[in-house]
Amino acid sequence: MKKITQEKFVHEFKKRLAEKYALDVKDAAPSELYQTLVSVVKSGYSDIWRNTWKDYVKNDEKQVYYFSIEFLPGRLLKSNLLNMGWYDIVEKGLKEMGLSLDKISEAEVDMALGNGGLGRLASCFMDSLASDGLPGNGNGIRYKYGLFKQKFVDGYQIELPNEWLTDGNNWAVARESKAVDVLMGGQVHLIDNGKYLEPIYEGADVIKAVPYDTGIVGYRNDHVNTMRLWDAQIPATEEVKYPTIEDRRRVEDLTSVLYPDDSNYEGRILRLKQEYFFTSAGIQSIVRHYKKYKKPLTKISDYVAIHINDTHPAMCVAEFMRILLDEKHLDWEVAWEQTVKTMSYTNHTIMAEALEKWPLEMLEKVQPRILQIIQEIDRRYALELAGKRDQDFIDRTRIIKDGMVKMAHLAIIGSHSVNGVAKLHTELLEDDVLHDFYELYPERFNNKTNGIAVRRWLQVANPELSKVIDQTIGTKWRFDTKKLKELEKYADDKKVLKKIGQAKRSNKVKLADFIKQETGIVVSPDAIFDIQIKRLHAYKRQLLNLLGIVKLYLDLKDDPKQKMIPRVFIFGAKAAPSYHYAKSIIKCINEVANLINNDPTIKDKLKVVFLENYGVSLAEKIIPAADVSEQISTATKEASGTSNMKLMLNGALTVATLDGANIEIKDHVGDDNIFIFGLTKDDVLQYEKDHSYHSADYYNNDPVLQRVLNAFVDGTIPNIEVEGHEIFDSLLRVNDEFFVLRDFEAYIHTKEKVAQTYADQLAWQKKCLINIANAGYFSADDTVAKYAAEIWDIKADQPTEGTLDDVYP
Ligand code: F55
Repeated sequence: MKKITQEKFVHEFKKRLAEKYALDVKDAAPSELYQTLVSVVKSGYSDIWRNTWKDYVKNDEKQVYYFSIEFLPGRLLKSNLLNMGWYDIVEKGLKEMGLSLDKISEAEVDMALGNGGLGRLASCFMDSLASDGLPGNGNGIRYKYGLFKQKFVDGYQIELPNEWLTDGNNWAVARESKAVDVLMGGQVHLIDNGKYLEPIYEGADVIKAVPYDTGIVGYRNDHVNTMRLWDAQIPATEEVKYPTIEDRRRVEDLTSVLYPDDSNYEGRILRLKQEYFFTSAGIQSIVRHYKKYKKPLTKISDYVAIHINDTHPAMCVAEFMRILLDEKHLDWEVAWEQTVKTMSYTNHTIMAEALEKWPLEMLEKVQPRILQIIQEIDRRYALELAGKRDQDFIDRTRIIKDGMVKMAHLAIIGSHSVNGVAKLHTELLEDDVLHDFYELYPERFNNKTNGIAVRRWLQVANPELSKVIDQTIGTKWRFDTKKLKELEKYADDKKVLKKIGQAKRSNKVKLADFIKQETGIVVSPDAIFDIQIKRLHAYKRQLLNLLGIVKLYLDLKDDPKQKMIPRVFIFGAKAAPSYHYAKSIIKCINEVANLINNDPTIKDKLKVVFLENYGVSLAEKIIPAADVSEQISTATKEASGTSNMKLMLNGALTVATLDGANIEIKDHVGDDNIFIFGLTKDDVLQYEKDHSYHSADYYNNDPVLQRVLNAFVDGTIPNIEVEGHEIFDSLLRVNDEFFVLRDFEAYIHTKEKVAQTYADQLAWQKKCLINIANAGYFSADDTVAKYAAEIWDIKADQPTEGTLDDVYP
């Protein structure tokens, strides 16, 4: 990294501000200051960026390409400064000029090219690949509009377009010279030219894919990787084919919008086109780049690993085959061997509605040659199994069935590795969802429990707590998060516990100020901050949380003098625009919030805050202030979850079902350090098998539950005439698909235990400390290191070890 001193930084900053905007510091607007800072920061890593990718070729290093239809990095400024080792100097330099890094950072618009867990994980992995010194690249789509902006109007979610590019995104570099052409549509036929089968394309659209590269700066290791996002444009040679604005828009629309669905798939042709577009552009550029290695294509899997992040890029398998066959003229068997050795695939959900299936006609429309290749892969798969497995097995597992292409089957058959994202999830894949494939290819299956960007969620988001940790165990944890474990030695040190408590309180004060400013609601930092932040989905059971809140409210109405520790319930959640039920839950949460917050008998004892527009930057404000982390999905439904890890790292205590990675959190912190309740995986599977659950029984036999549910339909909660009935019916008439009523009593009981525990602050802080100390296990740096060693077979630069003392010369 370019070395910097405070003096040099201030000089450089003023110079660039004057050059770019002809302004003095005192006259510049936050966005101008921000853009200037970006240009200084970029110049700090640009040499290293160039060297990093050149070294890969020079040293014959195998590289991984992580294909993901979503990336959700959030803001890059502070994270880049931290990773470069420039953070403190820049912060001080700005202060010298009368500026604040915090304020300037707020001018950065979140890069929100993802929906939730899957996209955030992809970005986390980008950071960790670079920080581990691994040769890794991202490959995705540069959407013109990011995930919609959420507003509440009369308690309803309204979606507004997120034009994140209006101010330009200066982190990325457009590389016109590296553009590739992607062919879509038209017809194809194969002719035998004597040497090989040559595909002849007729009437296809040629789309120019232009890469925008963003440098991904590793943590203090002089390593900068690339995230490449593709934009669709009209090639100069084809301009005449698109004479009208509408014609042009047809092409440009390809990369306009991110589909706003999380854990659900919509069979729209535009989505399928997006999938082929970034897959084809990425694979073409990889194979082109491979020429620089001067090695035969029959060895490409020794130098290239391609990762398929969920099934959206599953066409990688067929596109790679297409290039090896049609353009490089390899034999099928040789090409197939290289393909399987190159590809690996991660599954992120077992929800049936998220498993992509595309009609043959649609695939044919998008790329007829790709359909041909998929059909041939499918034919050969069935042929190979014929006689070895029964026909049922073959029918169940083949790629094409009933006129549909099953993308997960394509990804599994075409990869050497299939992984789930937490132990329980992988177990469910092996035993249930993908059991046939597990039987067929046991060696392909493995688990890689998710991890998080500890630097972003602790060092960047929570400087107060970071300082306390430094003072307690030194700074080595900033390089190796497992060292956080040393905190456990201080579990009974009252001074340390007190300091952890003070850091939390100061973060709660900040969040309380933010809540006041955003919503006008006044909350007390002495209340328990109880947090549920994640996409809104029935299986995540925000509704269970809401029922608990309504119960607390009704109890307080009965006995307003009741002694209790005040609670503030904070929600952050976007619903997919077409997910009607989830939007009804949002409306109900907002109306319950209105009712409670404005009821004078309740005073400060209970507050409910639903913050608008949840995303990475808002999470950075909420998580450091959390006391309680709600991880209450129906067991078996949440593949892993990652907010559970971020909240734990920041010292929140977890209320959890035995689902996803919650189980591994429990295993690390111990049963006494987590509040577990509810149905287990076996209970849920049993109910799903024998249909013995009748939600109405729970309603009929539990007067508390009756009262709480009736509040949704008897006018107790105002303004939800429609939504209240909808929710009531979903729990009682449709038999409560996610066992909300079944888990209600256990949940209430557990929350009572939480409040009792909080009453003893020292005991509470001890648990917080144990959570922080054990969160190092969930660092994405380690997760990615396992992918590198066990799946991709790629090697790291020398690891960096150190303390903060040796950073600034
Ligand atoms: C899958 C398919 C479609 Cl079509 C759309 C979305 C998804 C999907 O799985 N999204 C997603 O975000 N899944 C989440 O991935 C996280 C990272 O692995 C997990 O932590 C989380 O449990 C899971 O829901």
